[in-house]
Amino acid sequence: MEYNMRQIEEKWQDRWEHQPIGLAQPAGSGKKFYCLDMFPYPSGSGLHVGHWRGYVLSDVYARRKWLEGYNVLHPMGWDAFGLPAENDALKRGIHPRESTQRNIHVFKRQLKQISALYDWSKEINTTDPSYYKWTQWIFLKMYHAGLAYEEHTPINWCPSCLTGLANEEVENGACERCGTKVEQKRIRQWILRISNYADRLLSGLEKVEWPEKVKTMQRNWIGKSQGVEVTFKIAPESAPGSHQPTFTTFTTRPETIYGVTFVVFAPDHPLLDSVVSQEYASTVEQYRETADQQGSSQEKSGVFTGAYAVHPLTNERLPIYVSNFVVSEYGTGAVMAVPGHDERDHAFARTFDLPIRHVIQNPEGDYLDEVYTGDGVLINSSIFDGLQACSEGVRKITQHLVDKGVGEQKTQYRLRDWVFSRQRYWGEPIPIIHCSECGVVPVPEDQLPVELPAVERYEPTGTGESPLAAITDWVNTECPSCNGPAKRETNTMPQWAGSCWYFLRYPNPDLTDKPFDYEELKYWLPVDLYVGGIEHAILHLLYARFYIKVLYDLGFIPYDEPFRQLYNQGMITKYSEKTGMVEKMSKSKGNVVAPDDMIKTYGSDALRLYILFIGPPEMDSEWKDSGLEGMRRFLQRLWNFITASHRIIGDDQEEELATKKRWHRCLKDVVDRLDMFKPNTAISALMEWLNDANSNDMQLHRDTVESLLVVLSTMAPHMASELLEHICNKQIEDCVWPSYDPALARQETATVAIQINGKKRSAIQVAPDIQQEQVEDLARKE
Ligand code: ANZ
Ligand code: ZN
Repeated sequence: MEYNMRQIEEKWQDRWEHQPIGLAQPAGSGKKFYCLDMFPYPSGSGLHVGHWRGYVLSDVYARRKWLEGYNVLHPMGWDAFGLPAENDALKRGIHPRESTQRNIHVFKRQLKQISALYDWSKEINTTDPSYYKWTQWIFLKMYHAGLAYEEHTPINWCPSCLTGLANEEVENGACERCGTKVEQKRIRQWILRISNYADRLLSGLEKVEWPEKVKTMQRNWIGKSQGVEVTFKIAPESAPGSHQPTFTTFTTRPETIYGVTFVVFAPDHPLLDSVVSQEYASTVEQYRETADQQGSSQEKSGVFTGAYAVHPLTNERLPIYVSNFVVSEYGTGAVMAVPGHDERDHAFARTFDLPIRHVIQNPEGDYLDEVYTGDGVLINSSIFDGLQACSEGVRKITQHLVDKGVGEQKTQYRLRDWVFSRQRYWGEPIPIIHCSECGVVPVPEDQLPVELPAVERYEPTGTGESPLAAITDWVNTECPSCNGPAKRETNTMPQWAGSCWYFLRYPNPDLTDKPFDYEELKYWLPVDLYVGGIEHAILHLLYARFYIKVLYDLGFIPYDEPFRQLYNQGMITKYSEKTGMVEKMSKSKGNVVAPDDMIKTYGSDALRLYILFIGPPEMDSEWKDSGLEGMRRFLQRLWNFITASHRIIGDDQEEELATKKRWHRCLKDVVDRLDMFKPNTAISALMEWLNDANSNDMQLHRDTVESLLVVLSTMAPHMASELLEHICNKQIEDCVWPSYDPALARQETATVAIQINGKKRSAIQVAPDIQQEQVEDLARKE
């Protein structure tokens, strides 16, 4: 029998296309396994082998659970709204609706070559009106719950993409998409109150099995800080009139209170106008204007206001500065500056020649004007001198501030509310109507979906208005409340909206009277395994968790944490001719390997195996064609071995004990390693087994071959199915995952290294369950 790779793979792909296997059974059919891939945005460049990594990985686990008798849901769909799709369409001059359609077609063909166990009957597309109807419905539920609000606010604006961006979409002051420096622009926005959920987004992380790294990234993003709000008075000379205004600062270091030598306001601090002295008014005004354009920055820019505050404990006069290093939306928008112990305050004090006062003793010794950020005993701190700053110092000074009525313990979050509107065409229209009589009127549910109008021109306007604003017969509508003339909201939702809840829709993608079904979700949720790239560690995962918590609170779903286990696959990297470096595989780097070519030469099975074998799945791994060739040769050797005419013994014959043991040990290794998410070493176990089996020319019972092929089917499903059919006369859907006999699987011997005075002297072979004394006895005899 010859291994005709191409013919075999075509045969099985065709069979599975017409008689799909692994389809999800109705909810309630036994134990379930919900295996989810982060659904792709169907870009114009198609899949490359890097994309295969997550899809093959999740498929190994979906197939294994399926063979173990689980009711598996392993769906696929398209995250097709958003900026990338629209920018791409603009570049090519093809309407995004059309290019999306085309790209999906290509993606689907390519995905089918993986032969993953996808249930295509569950396919969803976020740009389908029957889907985004429900994305809009969820928005309305949030609106009615007071979680969506409208605001004129300065937001991050990308002057190249011509749209507002969420904080999460800005990286080092630049647009995450195109790298252009982000500006601040004051426009009308829809905003979601994600900050209400800050604490639960934190505590929920305790319930899930996620990589620690991702949890840490989310925790840092939410940024919970415990500290004290300290109240300061404006000095009498800066506050004419009888009443003396106060303001508060948020500090996480109350123990440094005696080191405060000045105060800094954010440029739009509400007290600024009333306290700034005449002499400085125009400088402050000028500074504010430039600051507004620059947005927040780390630069040590700022100006004196001419005004003074009063230290709440010492009554010292403290000059008030204004600087955009103080973020207006964080804390109270004002900072008590401690240049002796804070880097930024220190740099600022140096620039403006402000006094630096140390209140924590550096145990290393003297440091004059240097900044010291560590712990030590308090000095220059009145009655608190001598206390350990970061423990007793914090406690006692906080208590003192509270007792004097100038301090209050506070918790702050870095997480801001989510700017949810985009001034672009290719997104879900926000289902709101503006009426001059009634104000903001939500679109009644029975009028959903608000369909995106089909238009010729959809270029961004750059005025802060969506291109939809120009489509008058769409914009002009009737007020659902008073029937008077009204206008539609023209902003669209950000690209994340559809992906926040798509996994709730998969179990029943065709529901027409509701987005998802509570009872069904009680069975299918939470997602058991979610596989995708680390680049989604913050944005998508945080937004989706927020949506799920809201829907849970509103009683629509039974769980408030959607993804039980998360796995982030590493990147596939490749040597780039262009730069001479090993880089992330991507079209822009010009180092892409297209799966179509590889499949033609080596086959889908070999590619799947190689993608699994290339390295620990969470690590970045470098692509080499030679590695793929190695996998093809392994499959060929395996084929030759199994199909050898004398290989299979009669059904009534017993395998040799050594042969039996060798297989059970291999099976145990495969299972253990898959359990530890190390499919690469599971493949090594199979390779080692094949070497031993070959060199001992082992003869196998048909049941052993079946076990082997069932295991292999999770990684190389085509070849495994072909051999199962021929040799075992079985179909994979009639097989079950094999179990090993622990007694047979036991290691015959273990290697023990003998060390004398820390140096390795020799090694001995012992039984794995041997006692310590026996080992020592043996070692002495060596
Ligand atoms: C005095 C102090 C002394 C501070 C010291 C730090 C070190 P996190 O951890 O991020 O919460 N801060 C407060 N509000 C701010 C704002 N709106 N913009 C910029 N900085 C602000 O940091 C809290 C600390 O950052 C606060 O504690 C405050 O400076 C500053 F040795 O107060 B600290
Ligand atoms: Zn009205």
